[in-house]
Amino acid sequence: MPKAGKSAKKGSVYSAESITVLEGLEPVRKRPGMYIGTTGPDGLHHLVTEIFDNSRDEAMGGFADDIEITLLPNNRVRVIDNGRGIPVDIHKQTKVSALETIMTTLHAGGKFGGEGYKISGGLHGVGGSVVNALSIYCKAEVHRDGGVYVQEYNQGKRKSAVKKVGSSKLHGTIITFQPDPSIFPDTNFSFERIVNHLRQQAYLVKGLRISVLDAREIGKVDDGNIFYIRELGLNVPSMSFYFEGGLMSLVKFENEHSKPIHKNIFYVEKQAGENEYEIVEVALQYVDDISSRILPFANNIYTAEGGTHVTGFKTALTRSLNTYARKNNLINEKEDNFTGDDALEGLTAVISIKLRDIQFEGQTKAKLGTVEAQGMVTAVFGDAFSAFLEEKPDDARAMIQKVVLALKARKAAKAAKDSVLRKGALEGMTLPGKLADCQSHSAEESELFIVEGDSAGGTAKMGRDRRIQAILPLRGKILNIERARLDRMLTSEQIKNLVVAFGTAIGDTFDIAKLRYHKIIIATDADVDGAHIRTLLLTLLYRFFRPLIDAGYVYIAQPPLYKIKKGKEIIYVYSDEERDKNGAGATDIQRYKGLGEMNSDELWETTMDPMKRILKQVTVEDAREADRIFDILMGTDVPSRKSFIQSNAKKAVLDL
Ligand code: 0RA
Repeated sequence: MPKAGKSAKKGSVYSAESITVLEGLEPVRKRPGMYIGTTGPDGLHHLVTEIFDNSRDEAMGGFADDIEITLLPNNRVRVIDNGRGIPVDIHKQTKVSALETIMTTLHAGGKFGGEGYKISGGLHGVGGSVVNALSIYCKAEVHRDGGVYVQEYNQGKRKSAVKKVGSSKLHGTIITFQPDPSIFPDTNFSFERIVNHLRQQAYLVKGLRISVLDAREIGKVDDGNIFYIRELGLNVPSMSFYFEGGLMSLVKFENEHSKPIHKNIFYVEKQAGENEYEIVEVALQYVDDISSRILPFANNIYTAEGGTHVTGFKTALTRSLNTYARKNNLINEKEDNFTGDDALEGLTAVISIKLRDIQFEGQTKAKLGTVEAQGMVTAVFGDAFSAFLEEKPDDARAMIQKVVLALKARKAAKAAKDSVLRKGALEGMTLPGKLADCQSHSAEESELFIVEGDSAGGTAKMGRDRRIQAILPLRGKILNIERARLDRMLTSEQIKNLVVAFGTAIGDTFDIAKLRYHKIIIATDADVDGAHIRTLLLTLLYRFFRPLIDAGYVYIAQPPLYKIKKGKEIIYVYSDEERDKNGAGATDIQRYKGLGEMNSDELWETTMDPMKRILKQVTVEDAREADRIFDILMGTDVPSRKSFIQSNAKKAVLDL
C-alpha cells in the first residue's frame, strides 16, 4: 500500500497536526494493478489477504485471538475477528466516522491505531479501503462499546452514514465484500488456495485461531445476529487452525514425512533492537535428506526469493556450527570449514522477522531488501543457536555429523563432477538425438514439450508447429532422484537429455539466461503412470531448476480425457463430470488413455495449438506439493506412503 502523502490530489484533506493526506478511492478503480498487483486470480485472492491482514494485525497487537473467514454465495467473503472493533467515533480530520474514513479513503494505517499499532508490509496493511473500492458490495459491521454499528458500500462509496443498529456485548469487526466483476474477469475464489495461505498464517501467529468455511453451497446464510458462523454447526467444508507452537509447529509439519536426525527443534523469538515490534523468530531442525527447506517471512509475508534476513541466517548458522565443531574437536584440524551449503543440507528452517520499515525487491517483489534485517537475524539467531548447541550436546553432535557428511559428499561430488565434465558429459555436448528441436532461436517464443514415450513423441512431432515447438520424448521412469546426488544424476541419460535441451546446465554452472525455451510443457498421460512421471519431473524441477518455476516457465499440458461425437459435432472434454454433462445422446464416446492414442491432428487441436489449448502454469506451491508427495512415494517413511496410497487409491483411474 503506498503511503498517502506524496501527491496532493484534488479533494485531499490536510491537517496541521499530521501530514497524512486522505484521498478518495478513484485511483484504485482506475489502476487496480498498482494496488493489488493483477486483476487475475492472484489479485482476486489478494483481496482476502488484505482484509484478513487487518484482523491478523489486531491479533498480533494482542487484541484478538479468533478470526473466521467464510466464503458465501455470490462470491462474497466475510472476515470476522474478535478484536477491539474499528473505531466508529467521529474522526477529527475528516469530521466523519473513523470507520468510514478507514473504509473509503486511501490512508496511512498507523494514524488510526496510534504509534506502532501496525507493522506495515509493503502492499499489505491498510487495504480495507482498496478492497472496498474493488467490490460491487461491501459491508462493515463493528461490535464495540455495547453497540453494533453498520455501514454498507458500493464500489467504495458509502450507501449511508454509519448507523447504530443494535446493542452487543461482543467486540470485533466483520467485513463482508463481493468483488466487482467489472474489475475481475473471474470472481470465483479457491477455497483450497485460501486455506493454504491461512494455514501458514496460523503458524506465524501462535495462539491465533483461524477458521475457514466454504458456505457457498448452502444458499442464503443468515447474517443477522450471529457472530461466528462456525458456531451454527453448519455442515459445510471447513478448516480450523490453531498452533500453540507457532513456527515450531510449522517445522514439525514440514518434517512430518522425513526422519529428523535430532530430537529437539531449535526455537528462538526475541526482540532485535530498541523497538518492541522488531522481532526475530527462527525454528529449525535437520532431517535425513540432502535438500533444504528454508521458509522465510517478513512481516508475515512469504519471501520466496529470500533476501537480507536469509543472508543473515545463513551467515550465523554456518559460523555457529563451525565455531562449535572446532571448539569441541568434532572436525579434523586440517579439515576445511563448512560452507553455507554444507550447513543447509537436510535443514528445515523457518525465519520470520517483523520490521517497521520493510522494502521488497527482486523480480516478483518477494525478496527482502531491508539492510538492517541481516544484522538483526545474525545477532538474535546466532546467539541463541550457539547457546542451543552448548545446552543440547546430543542435538549438536547429530547436526555436526550431518554437516561433516555434507562437506565430505560435496568434495567427493566435486571430484566426480570434475571428472564427468572433463569427459565432456555436459559441456559442449550436442543436443540429444531424441530431441526434435524447433526452428526458432528465440527462447521467448520457443516451447519444449516433454512427452511420455516414443509413440506420443512421434505423434507430437507430426502435430506440432515446428517453428516454435520442440518435442522431447522421455522413456520409462526417469530416475529415483531422491537421495541421488548431482554427479549420479548426470549419469542418467534421460536427465542429461533434459539438461542439455534446457541449455541452462545444472548445479553451480546453472544459468537461466541460457534457457532455450520459455515454455517447458510437461505432457504426460492421464493415468497413474503419467501422474507418477509428472511428479518425478516436478520434483526434479523443484529441487534443481527452481528458478525456472519461479520465473513461470513451467507448465502442464491439459489433454482431454474424452472425445464425444454427437452427429457431426465433436466435443473434447477434460473431466468425467463434463463427460456426463455432454455425453447424453451421444453415440460415440472415446476415452483417451494416453497422448499416443490421439492422431497428430487431434493432439494439435486439443493440446498443442497455442490458440486453443489449456496450459496450467506450475507454481512453486504445486512443485512443493509434488516434492512432498514424492518424498512420501519414494522416501523411507513407509507408514506415510501406505496411508497416502490408501487414501488416494480411489482417486486413481484404473486402466483395466
Ligand atoms: C484502528 C484502531 C483500533 C482498531 C482498529 C483500527 C481495528 C481495525 C481492524 C480491521 C479489522 N479488524 C480490526 N480491528 C481493529 C483500536 C482503537 C481502540 O479501540 O483503542
